[in-house]
Amino acid sequence: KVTCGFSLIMNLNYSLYLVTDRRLLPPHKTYLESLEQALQGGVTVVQLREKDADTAEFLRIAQETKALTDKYNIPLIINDRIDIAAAVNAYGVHLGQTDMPIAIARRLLPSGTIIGISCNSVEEVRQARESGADYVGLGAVWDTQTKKLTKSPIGVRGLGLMLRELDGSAIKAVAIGGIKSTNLARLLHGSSSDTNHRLDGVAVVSDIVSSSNPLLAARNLKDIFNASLTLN
Ligand code: TZP
Ligand code: MG
Repeated sequence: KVTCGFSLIMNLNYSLYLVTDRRLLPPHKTYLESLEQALQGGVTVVQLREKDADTAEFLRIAQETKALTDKYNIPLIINDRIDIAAAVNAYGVHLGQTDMPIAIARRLLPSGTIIGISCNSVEEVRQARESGADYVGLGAVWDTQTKKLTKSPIGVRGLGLMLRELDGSAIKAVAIGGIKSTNLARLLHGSSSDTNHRLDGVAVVSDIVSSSNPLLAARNLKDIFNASLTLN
C-alpha cells in the first residue's frame, strides 16, 4: 500500500497495468522512451518483466525503471524476482505458479509489499485466495504472441468463472493475454457484467509496448476501461 503525506493508506489503482517486454519494442524506440510515453498515457501500475536478463542487467533495468515510475508516482512491481524487488524497494512482486510460494515471499519481503500471482484456473484462484495474495492475474484470456502458453486460453467465460471465485474476498483481479483496445470493451462487458465480479484492471503488453505511440495506445485502453465503469 502506498503511504502518503498524511499517513493515508492508498489503494493501488490496477486499471491499466502495463507489463514490460523489451523484446517487443518497435525499431528506433528505446525502452525508457516507450515506458515514459506509456506513463504519460495513463498507465496506473508497471510490472517489469525480464525473461532474458541476468541478475546484473535485471537490477540495472529495475533501477532505471524505478526512477521513471517514481517520477510519475506510479507503483512498480517486479516479475519473479523477490531479491530484485527488495533491492529497488519495489511496491510489489508478481509470481507465477512455479515461482517462490507466496508465504515464503511474504517472509522475505518488507512488510506491506504487494504480492500478485498468475492464475489459469478456478482452482488456482482458490489457492491464491488461501495463500493471501493481494491480487491475481487471470489468463491468458486470449491467445497471445507475447508468451508461449502452456495452457489453453481461458476465454471471457473462463475469466468470469475465476472472478466469481473471488466473491467476498478483498483480492484484486486483473485480466491478461491478448487484450487490445479493439477487444477490451467486449472483455469488460462479457466477464464482469455484474458488479460483484468485476475486474479491477487489465494487464497489457504488446498493445502498448509494440506501439509506435505508447501514449495514445495507453490512453485508448484507459478511456475504454473508464467508460465501462460509468456504463455498468
Ligand atoms: N501471461 C499470460 S499472457 C501474457 C503473460 C505475461 C502475455 C500477454 O501479452 P499481450 O501482448 O498483452 O497479449
Ligand atoms: Mg514467473
